[in-house]
Amino acid sequence: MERERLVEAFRKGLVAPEGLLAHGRGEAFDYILGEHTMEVAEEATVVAAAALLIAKWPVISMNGNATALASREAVELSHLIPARIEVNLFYRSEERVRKLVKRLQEEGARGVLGERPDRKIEGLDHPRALCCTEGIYTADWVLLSLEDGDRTEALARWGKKIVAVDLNPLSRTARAATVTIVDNITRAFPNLVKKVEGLKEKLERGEVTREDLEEMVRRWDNNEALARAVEEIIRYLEREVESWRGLR
Ligand code: PTJ
Repeated sequence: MERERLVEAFRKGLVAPEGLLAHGRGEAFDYILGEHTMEVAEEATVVAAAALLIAKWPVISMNGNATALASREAVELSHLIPARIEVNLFYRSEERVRKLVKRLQEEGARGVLGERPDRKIEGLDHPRALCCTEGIYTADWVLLSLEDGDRTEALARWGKKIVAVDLNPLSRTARAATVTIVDNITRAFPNLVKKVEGLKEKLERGEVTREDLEEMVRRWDNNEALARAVEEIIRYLEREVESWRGLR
């Protein structure tokens, strides 16, 4: 179903041809981690929810693949947190930006940014550098999904704090982010919606404070989390091998 959604979105001009290749890479990682949300990804999602809730200027960056696979949840998140959405493309074309903004608006998004970029991400070449004053330029926290490593590294060097959704725990995006959710965006975004809702309710009932959330984010060790993700993958593969040998 995911593949069909991407191909259809590609045919409609929402997804870049490179996006289909990127999806294949993601699928390969999803297979070797067992196509489920790993324990460490679950924990990262709670910390990501906390980070987005305490952020002063949270921005959800959406590209072709992310919009094809999780536009509804992105819009839900933008209302819940609340956060701005910016369509920000690696393989930028004005027509694709327009189509993606329209798709997000159809899902109920308001004030989607991206059609009139007026700033540049430091340390990147035009047009990969383009961004909006009201969006990524001012953001303290940016939620990125399936992002190119050069751009994530440039954003991190620029001082942005980053929540990244990436199935590859070895990618430069995974390593440059502040909180990496090693999970499929089709599981990570609905999960993030639930975690944001849960933490918001706890904040309202006084069961947690903003300081608790800040502490949770401060304590998060992303390198350790990536190491745990790789270990979980190894354990999953070892269990598979054992089962073939009839050891399980
Ligand atoms: O729409 P654009 O122009 O912004 O282009 C989007 C792509 C994805 C083509 C662009 O950002 C790109 O080239 O990204 P990369 O460098 O291929 O990185 C994508 C990362 O996302 C890889 O590490 C993949 O393993 C991972 N990935 C692919 N599918 C999923 C995924 N992670 C989570 N969920 C997925 N479904």
